[in-house]
Amino acid sequence: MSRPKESHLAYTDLRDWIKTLEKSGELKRITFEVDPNLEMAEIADRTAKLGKGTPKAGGPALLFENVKGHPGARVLMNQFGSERRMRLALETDSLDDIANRIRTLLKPETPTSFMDKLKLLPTLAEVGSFFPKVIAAKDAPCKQVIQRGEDVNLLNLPILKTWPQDGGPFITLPCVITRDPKSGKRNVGMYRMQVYDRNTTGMHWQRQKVAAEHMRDRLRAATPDRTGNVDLMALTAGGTTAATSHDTLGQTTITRIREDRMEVAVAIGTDPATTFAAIVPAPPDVEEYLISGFLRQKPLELVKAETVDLEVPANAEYILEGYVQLGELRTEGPFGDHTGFYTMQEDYPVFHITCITHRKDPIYAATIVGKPPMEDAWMGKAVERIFLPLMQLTLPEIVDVNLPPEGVFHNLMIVAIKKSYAGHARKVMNGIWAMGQAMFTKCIIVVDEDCNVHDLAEVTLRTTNNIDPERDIQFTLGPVDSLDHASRLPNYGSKMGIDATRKWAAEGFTRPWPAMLTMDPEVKTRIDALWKKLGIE
Ligand SMILES: Cc1cc2nc3c(=O)[nH]c(=O)nc-3n(C[C@H](O)[C@H](O)[C@H](O)COP(=O)(O)O)c2cc1C
Ligand SMILES: [Mn+2]
Repeated sequence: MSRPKESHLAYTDLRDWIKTLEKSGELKRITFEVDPNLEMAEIADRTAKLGKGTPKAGGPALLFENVKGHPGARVLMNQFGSERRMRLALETDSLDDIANRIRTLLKPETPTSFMDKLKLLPTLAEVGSFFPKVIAAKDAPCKQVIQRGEDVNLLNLPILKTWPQDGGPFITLPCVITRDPKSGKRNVGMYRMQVYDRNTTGMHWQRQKVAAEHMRDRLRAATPDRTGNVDLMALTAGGTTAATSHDTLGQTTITRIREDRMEVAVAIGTDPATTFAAIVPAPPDVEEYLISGFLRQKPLELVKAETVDLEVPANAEYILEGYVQLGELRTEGPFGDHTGFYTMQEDYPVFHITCITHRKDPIYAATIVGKPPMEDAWMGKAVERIFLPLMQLTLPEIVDVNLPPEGVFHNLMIVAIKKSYAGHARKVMNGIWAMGQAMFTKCIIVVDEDCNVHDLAEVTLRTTNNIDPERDIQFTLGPVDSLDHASRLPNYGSKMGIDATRKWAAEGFTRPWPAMLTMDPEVKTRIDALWKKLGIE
């Protein structure tokens, strides 16, 4: 299934990846004419749900070659849409292998002898080889065609509308690149973009995401006298009305801030590791370009953008360059989202495109989100596996974690722990709510280490048997995902932790706790020998 590891044949670009998909029998070319307006979405949705619940779940990747209204265009969908394809994308036989590579990096054995130190050298050299390298513009395929000014026209791209009540077409698989104004580091995040017209889109970075923080940092820099209490969204929302509530800033400052521009570039259709790196909830200081290099085990090639001070993946199919003006927000949505519901209209920043560069005969990459399981279920599962060692670094008592796709990643996390002291399950809940994007987790269920968190039947049995609800459910308040439509306020609400572990006397539980049922092993062996002969099965 995966490529031979020793050869490190990282995918150069989307085309290279498509070739491998085809060779592995994982690609279906669609030559019938299909409309990017809803039809492609319906086909991708049905494909994603093929074999639902079986080990073969998730149909093939789809290459649409006959796109209504866009002669010559090609659109790739469902590239990550199964467990086996996710492994192929990251060139591994098992996602746990990637987790193990991270473990080795995090915990190199303390070298005691000279020989041990020597043994560490390859690991260090390996890390060095992950850093991206910048190549010359003339060698960068993403610059084969360069369009500026009047030539910039997003409407020429086969951008999909995915659900009937969507506010318009959306770019659904964009790698959005911004620079931290303080450290100079580049961030790559996947934030959907609603197409407003030929050169403007929405920029749906939620307020807790890294690019939103880059934007706030620019605002902070512009208002050094106001160190705290800077909410850009509030400053810009509602135009002058909101500005008057920040009247201590002075109108001149407000105008200046509003006219400040933040440069942004967007790559569409990259090699799979880079697209995947854009969704990884990495610590803000770790560049996704490095994560991509780590996953590919080969440096990612970057090139200077044409009109902004950012480096972009040189082998991307499309690069959009432009800026977000700090003072500008615009209604975004509705959008049929991965919660299975529409996210309603809300104000978000606006991306103005000044330049589009692309390859000759570019291939557009897209996904559809909706009721799970969808393609993003498999991306989320990969994140779950790969992040387990990082969670264990802070919470070593965690044995395993399951984010069921129907829990849409921020609604439900099931955690098995090695319980060692009174209140341990609650400590773990609080630790998770304090950990990066896991802060959004609406419900956490904590079970003992002997429970298989991936067996939802077992989890249900344990949880409902093991709790006295009033005693074992813990509520807390904090930031919630912007997509949560039930929270008391947008972006702020309550979360719930369920302590489904066995209760201890040290926790005030003085009744005897019964053992769970298991058969005597000797009896099992005897019946094993007899079973076939009985002819029951
Ligand atoms: C298909 C897809 C679409 C996404 N759309 C958005 C989005 O519109 N806004 C957002 O804030 N996060 C979105 N995300 C989640 C972010 O990509 C994810 O939180 C990522 O870690 C953000 O990167 P950052 O930590 O560098 O900000 C999406 C993820 C996927 C897989
Ligand atoms: Mn990031």
